[in-house]
Parts: sequence; C-alpha cells; structure tokens
Amino acid sequence: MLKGNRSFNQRRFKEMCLICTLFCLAMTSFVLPLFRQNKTETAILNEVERIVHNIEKRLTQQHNKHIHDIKRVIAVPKLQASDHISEQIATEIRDGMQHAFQAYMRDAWKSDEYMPVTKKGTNTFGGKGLTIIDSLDTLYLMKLSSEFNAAKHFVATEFQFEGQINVFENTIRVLGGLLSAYSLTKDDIFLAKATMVGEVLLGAFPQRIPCGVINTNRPNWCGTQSWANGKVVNAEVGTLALEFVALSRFTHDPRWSDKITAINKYWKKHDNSLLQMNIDPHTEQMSGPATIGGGIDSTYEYFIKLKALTGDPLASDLYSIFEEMIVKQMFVTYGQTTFARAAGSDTLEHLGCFLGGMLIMGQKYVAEGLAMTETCARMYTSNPSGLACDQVRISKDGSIHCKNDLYLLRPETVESIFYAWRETHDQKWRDYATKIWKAIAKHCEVESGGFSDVRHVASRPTKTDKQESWFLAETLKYLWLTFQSDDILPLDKYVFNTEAHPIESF
Ligand code: DMJ
Repeated sequence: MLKGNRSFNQRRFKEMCLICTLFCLAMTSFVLPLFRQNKTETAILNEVERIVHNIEKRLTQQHNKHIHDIKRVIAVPKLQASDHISEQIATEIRDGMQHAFQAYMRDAWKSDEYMPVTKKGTNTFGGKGLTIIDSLDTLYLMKLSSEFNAAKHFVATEFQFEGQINVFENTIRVLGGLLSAYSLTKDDIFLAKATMVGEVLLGAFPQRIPCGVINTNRPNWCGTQSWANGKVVNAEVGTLALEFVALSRFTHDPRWSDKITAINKYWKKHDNSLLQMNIDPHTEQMSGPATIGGGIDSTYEYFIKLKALTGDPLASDLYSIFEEMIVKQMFVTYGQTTFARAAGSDTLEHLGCFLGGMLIMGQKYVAEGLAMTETCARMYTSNPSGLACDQVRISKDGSIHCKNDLYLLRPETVESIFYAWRETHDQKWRDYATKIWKAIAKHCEVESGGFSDVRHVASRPTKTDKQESWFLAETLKYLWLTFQSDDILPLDKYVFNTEAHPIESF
C-alpha cells in the first residue's frame, strides 16, 4: 500500500469519525428531544381521547337514565306477560257475558231465567224478568252498553213486582240488583223501582221474623217454603240486612232498617252458640242442624257486610262472636285439605265455599280463609272435567270425592278466589280462576247461545238446560273482576251483597 494513500485514508477516517460524532451530538441535542416530545404528545392525546370518551359515555348513560326516568314518570307502565293473559281472559269472560245475555234476549226476554238447550224461558220466580235485573250491574261494569240500555228500558217501562214473592230471593236478586244499579249509575229510575219493590217486601213483616213467601193478591197471607215444614230458613231472616239498610239510607226512610235492627236484636239473643237451620216465625224458636252451607251461609256473611256498609256496631259484634265460633268449632285439616266441618259431617257444599271470602274480608282469620278457598278451588281441579261437584265428601287423607254430581254454574268458589286475589295478589288465584273459566267455557257453553248447568261432572258433563240468573250476576262478575285492577270496585268502598251486587258504603 502506498504511504501517501494511507495518510489520505487516515485523514478521511478521522473526518468521518468527526462527522459521526457531530451527527451523534446533533441527534442527542435536537432530534431525540423532539422524538421524546412527540411520544409525550401522543400519550397526552391518547389520554385526552380516553377522558373525552369516558365523559361522552357517562353523558350518554346519564341521558339514557334521564330518558328512562322521564318515561317511567309519564308513561303507562309496560304490561307484563301475565297482564296480557289477564286482559285476554277478561275479554273472554266479557264475551261470555254477552253470549249469555244476548241468547236470553233473543229466546227468553222478560222470563226469569233461560233454558239454552231448548232455547226458551222459564219463570222460576213468577215471571219478573229476574235475569234482566240480576244482570244490570254486570252489564254496566263490563260496558256492554246496548244490552244495559235494553235492560234499563225494561226496568223503566215494563217491570212489575206483584203476585207470589219469594222474600229472600227477590231481596237479594231484585232489590239488590236495582240498588246496585242505582249505586253505580245514580240514575233515579233504579231507586224508584227499588222503592216500589221495598214497599211490597215490607208486607213480609207481620212480626219480627219475616215470612218466607208473600203474595200481593193475598195481603195478609204469610207463607213459608213448601219444603220447610211451616218454618222459615235461617238465611231467609238474616239475608235482608244489606238491601233493607241501603234502601233506608238512599231514601232517608227508616222503615226498612228498623226491621233489621229488630232482627239483629234477635241474633244477639242467640249468640251463645252456632245458629240453626230453621226458625218458627211465630214462636221465634230455632231448630235444626248448625251448618255453614245453604240455609245459613249468608246470615253470617251479612254481619260483616253490614258492618262494612254502615259501620253498624251490633253487626260488628255479632260477626266477631260467630266468626270465632265458626273457626274454633268447624275448621279441620285432613291431610292437606282444610275445610269447615259443619254439624259433624265431612261433606262440603259448594254453597259453603263463600266462607273463604268472608274470613278474608273479616281480616282476623285470613289464613283459614285462604286455606278454605284453596280447598274449594281443588273441588274443581280434582275433577277431570275441571268443574266442581255441588257437594263433595272429604276423606281423612284429604282427598276430595264427588257426592252430588252436578255443577249449577254457582259462584261461591270464584267469589272467594276474587277476595283471595285482592288480598294476596298471588298469581295462583288468577290461575285457578282461569282454569275454572276454561272448564265452564268447555262444558257449559251452548254453541247457539248461553250457558247451562251440567250433570255428570265427575265423568262426562251433560247439559241440563238451565242458565241460572246468578251465573250472570255473580259467577261471571267475580271471574271478570279477578282479572281487573283493584280500582274497579275497591273493597274499602263497595260491599257486595250475597248475589254479588255491589253497593257503595255509606
Ligand atoms: C245465590 O243466589 C246467592 O249467592 C245465595 O246467597 C246462595 N245461592 C246462590 C248461588 O249459589
């Protein structure tokens, strides 16, 4: 290698090293800080972005919550799935009412009751248009306007109250129906007709214990039911209180409530033991079995209901005394089945199924009332048809056996289910009501119109051709009300008579 070349190379090498050193210095002083600064800015930008994003997210969440709160305040609460089902069942029941009443209008108008299979009327109570009056309030509540208007037109222009009068039945169905229509509508025509009926019913009081039957064509005649051996039945005496007291309050005329005050004094004299089935209207002697079903049922029911209607202190006292005796002396539980074992018998009548509702209303023995209602509901669900027998026997293991193989479209079980629903809002009561309604629709509905009593409930239900007026007054009304909100006829403002006619309390 040439010496001159080597020194040139050495010089170039030194120059290169110097340039490199300078480059590195420059990098350290200018470029790296710049690079570092860039990195910080990116991090800051990222941080800012994150904060902005979080703020946006929080604002969106707050906005959504705000909107949700506003909706909650101003909007109708969203319906639950079960509410939709309730609406649907209520509509079916209302359609059932229309189906029952329109068929009666078509084939049996002005008759007392309807025979839907043969499509004709039957005058069970002397031909007073009983079904029309018993149906007034149900039609009104269900907003079946054209049917209600037709019924009202009949009341205003054609309704007569004369001839043979069954005092108990006409009080609970006719007087009760008219008073309820007045209480709900405040239409004076209903009070005028109720007063007309009340005037006739005063004829049942030649003495304190009323006659079972009177006749406007025989002014001094005081009769009893043909099957009652010259005595009146306990419930015929005890089940006038609500209607008579309400009529006096509406008219400011004490003639009716005076009768009830006298009768309540009679009960007070007999409040040391459970009431018996028959009363001699002349000697006032009580006799017969102390049951809880038909014949005595509504006497007990009217003590608590009179208390609820007016606050009557004697009625309140009587209710507490008899309620205690009923629960302490009658209630038993066999297996899982609780029921009122009346007069030493293991038979439970469908009529006795009002008792669950009554105890729930009394509020002291709600648990017993609910248990009894459950037993009555199981009278339906334990039959393959889903309908209850009119009487059952309960065996010691709690199983339920059909004793009277008829279903008469009766209301007592759905009445108690209605009270149980209002008391607990437990879905199981609506489920029971749904099952009962579906069984009625399946086995009792007549395709051409109306609903019929059936026999052979436990095996193959067969229609017997009678549409009871209480089916429209009570059974369909209580079923429908079980699927309505509690504001429809709140129980602290309305009292239902024993035929399910609501009267606003005073
Ligand atoms: C109705 O007329 C009334 O509920 C009465 O108190 C008892 N019997 C029937 C229904 O079963």
